[in-house]
Amino acid sequence: MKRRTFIEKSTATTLGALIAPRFFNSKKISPLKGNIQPLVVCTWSFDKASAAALKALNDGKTSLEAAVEGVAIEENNPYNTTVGLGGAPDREGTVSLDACVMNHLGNCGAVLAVENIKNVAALAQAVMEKTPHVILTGNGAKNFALEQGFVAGNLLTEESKLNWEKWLKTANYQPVINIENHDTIGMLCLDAQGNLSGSCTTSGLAYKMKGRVGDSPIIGSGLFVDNQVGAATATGLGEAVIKTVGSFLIVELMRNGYSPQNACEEAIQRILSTQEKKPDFQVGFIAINIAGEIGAYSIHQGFSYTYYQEGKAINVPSASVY
Ligand code: SD4
Repeated sequence: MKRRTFIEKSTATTLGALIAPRFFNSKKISPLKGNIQPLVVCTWSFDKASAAALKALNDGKTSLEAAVEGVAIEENNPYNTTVGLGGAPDREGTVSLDACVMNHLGNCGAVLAVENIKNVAALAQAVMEKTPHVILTGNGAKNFALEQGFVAGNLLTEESKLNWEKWLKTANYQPVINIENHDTIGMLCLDAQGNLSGSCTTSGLAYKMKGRVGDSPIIGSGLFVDNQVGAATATGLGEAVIKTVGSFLIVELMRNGYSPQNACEEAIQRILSTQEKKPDFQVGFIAINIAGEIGAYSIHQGFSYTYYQEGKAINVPSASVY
């Protein structure tokens, strides 16, 4: 073999091994055709949110509108301590919210560390649709929200305040697996036109440092959508998701022939590959592809996802490494 051919061949083999270590197959994903049944998939057991999204789809709204209306149910729910109103505050007692959206055209919007505005997924949609930018943060995002007619309010409920005051007694910051810190809602919607969109909204980790932002509003980490391939979203310790650009990784793996399930598993393995021992944090991913197949995987047991189709909400425990 000539030297050049040898180098080309061995480089191709090495790259192939690097890109597709475990589940690679070159099966092309066939998009759904004809009479497409709208589909909603979201993290955790948010059946009311997914029902609202499915209703929006059945009313003929776009997948983006459905994803934003769906998660608004949890943003408005004062008892969900990880999203919107009632979200756990940072260690200084301020609730600050993060969200992003992405649609079937690859357009996206995000807001980071926003105070006093509860419907931050809708605000991210407004950033996408009404500004020349993708991301607004802090006061800039809040001022833009007020200009757009969003109503400002106190997001710290009595219950969240009491819990924070209790936490202050020890002020011991430790992300807890599945409890306290993990109820972020990431939602993926497929509409009757076969178009995919997603949203992800959270108050982030309870008692985080002021100004801390996790993966949820970071396009590619907390959410990624590619209408030619599929979509993915994340929940759990955002720092671990950001370091591996988890949702983008999953979509790229699906582009390379992975099923949504195998892609989620590979993304979790990517996180674990940097850990010397069993991690004491949780990450969970969900994904769908344009054929309507769903995948989910987490580090620890306890994560679940909900899909809503044809009038039924089905909550499914995710498979996990531990
Ligand atoms: C974050 N990923 O801010 C979010 C937290 C989360 O359920 O998912 N909570 O890191």
